[in-house]
Amino acid sequence: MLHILAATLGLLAHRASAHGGAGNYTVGDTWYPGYDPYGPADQATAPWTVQRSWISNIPIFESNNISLACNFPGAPAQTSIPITAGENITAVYYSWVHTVGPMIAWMADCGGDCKTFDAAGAEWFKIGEKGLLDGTIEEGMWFQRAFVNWDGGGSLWPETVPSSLRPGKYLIRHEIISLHSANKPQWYPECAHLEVKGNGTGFPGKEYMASIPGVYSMDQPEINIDIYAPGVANQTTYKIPGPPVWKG
Ligand SMILES: [Cu+2]
Repeated sequence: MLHILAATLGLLAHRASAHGGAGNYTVGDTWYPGYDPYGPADQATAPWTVQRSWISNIPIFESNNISLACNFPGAPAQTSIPITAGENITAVYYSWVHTVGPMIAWMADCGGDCKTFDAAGAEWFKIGEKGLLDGTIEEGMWFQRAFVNWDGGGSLWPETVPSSLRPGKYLIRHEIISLHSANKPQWYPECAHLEVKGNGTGFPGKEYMASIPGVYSMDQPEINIDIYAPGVANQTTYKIPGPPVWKG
């Protein structure tokens, strides 16, 4: 009973604040539960935990916030999601409500065990990104709008781990940037630990790498944007900031 009550309160809290984040991951038919910011405190040390911790679904508002890497507090996960290079990983969001802005999936080599890896020093590369699919910046079909499952089911964001990526231990970082507040971007990042298997030998070069924070600033027109302003609202292209996606 206590469990059911806690779960219900958690759901209400998500909805009341109209924010969210990556709640679960799937690889093939296997589900991996993420960290629930409104769940029990012992999740962070539970042996099944694959996601770095985040204690609130409130977004980050500063492009230079240290927690932009893996949210706050971003404590390491206890285990990792096994995946073979070339496979899809799907991040599942619940009660997502925002509809404007890019979504970017990043990875970083932990150089060893991700449990002792500091995300602040990570070199991140993009494995996928999704932006404005059709129409205008203000009212068009962004992936962020298209993927919302308005009936309350999970909203699914699939990306592929590049098939040539060399095996190893990686962070995967799912980032939604919501741009519905004029000149006040909102970042929603979550990180999970991956163990990549396969026979690949590939790894992206420097031109694909970025630091987080570092890759964004309020000097960028794609970040410091008023989507309702004349000359912006009716544009039909939006350039997603950061380095190019590494396809492997
Ligand atoms: Cu929100």
